[in-house]
Amino acid sequence: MNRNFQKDIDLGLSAKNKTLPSKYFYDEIGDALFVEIMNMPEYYLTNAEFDIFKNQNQELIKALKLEKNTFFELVELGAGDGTKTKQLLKTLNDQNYNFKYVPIDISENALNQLKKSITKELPTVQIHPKQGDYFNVLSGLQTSNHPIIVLFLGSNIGNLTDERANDFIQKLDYNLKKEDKVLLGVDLIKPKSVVLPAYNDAQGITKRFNLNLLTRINKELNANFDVNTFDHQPEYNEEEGVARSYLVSTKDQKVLVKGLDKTFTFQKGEKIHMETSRKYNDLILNGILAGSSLKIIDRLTDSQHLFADYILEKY
Ligand code: AVJ
Repeated sequence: MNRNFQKDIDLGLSAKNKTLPSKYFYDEIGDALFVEIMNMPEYYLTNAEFDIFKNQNQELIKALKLEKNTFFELVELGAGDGTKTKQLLKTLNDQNYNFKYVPIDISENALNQLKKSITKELPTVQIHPKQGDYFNVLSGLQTSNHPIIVLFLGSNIGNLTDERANDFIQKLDYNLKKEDKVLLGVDLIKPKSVVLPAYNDAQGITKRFNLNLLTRINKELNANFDVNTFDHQPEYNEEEGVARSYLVSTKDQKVLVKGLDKTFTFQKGEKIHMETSRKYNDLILNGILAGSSLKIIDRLTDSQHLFADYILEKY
């Protein structure tokens, strides 16, 4: 993990167009900031998907073709704090479905908190957390012959470029068997006036979320980033349906990263690409599914049609 971190940070800061992987946002401070983001008025994604899980969980169960007498495994990639999933778990549990819940997250900290809260709120739900990177845990999926439902919510897939998302889908597809399902939550393409504020909130929480990765590099790789010399700059390209966040150096400066034994030079106005957040429609999603045997069989949206949970089935 630490080795990968070191290598990825080096690669990103050494690139002609500097970039840092957004998956490293989620240390303990990053997890807490992300919880704050989900509670911000501008960040409509979480409320919209929560609306689906709260008000349409019976429709979700039906769309997933779940059966009460067949044991299944609910595997959640990037489970986070599990607020949405708990709505579904509660209904499944109340209605005597026979299943186990396997939340997977890159953050050990988030998983520990989730396990605690599930054990407390839903003591009869079987929970088996696993720590890891999505790409790496996929190969461990198919160890049994019962049905698997993969939950990949919150538009987490949107952090991947379309090419990487397609790779991910191929790998997921390869590790599933016929009739397994994927519940894929994605943010829908919509006007800039709605999307941009979600990444540029009035309180500056998203800015702190981005800057926290520089602080993490300071701590873990013994660097000397001065976070006060970087501005937060989110952009949204409406035709493409892609939001991108950048940190912009406000002056010419050098940053020493002792853990890499390197100095990086920043020009005034130079950007570090921090995150890509893709938005979707059927056409784009079908492009990402192309070449796999995962097909869209259903789609639920919130009352305002901001967000969609797609149900994919392996053929
Ligand atoms: C958790 C990846 C869906 O891209 O919208 C929120 C992360 N970044 N605000 C997103 C995030 C800035 C979020 N995802």
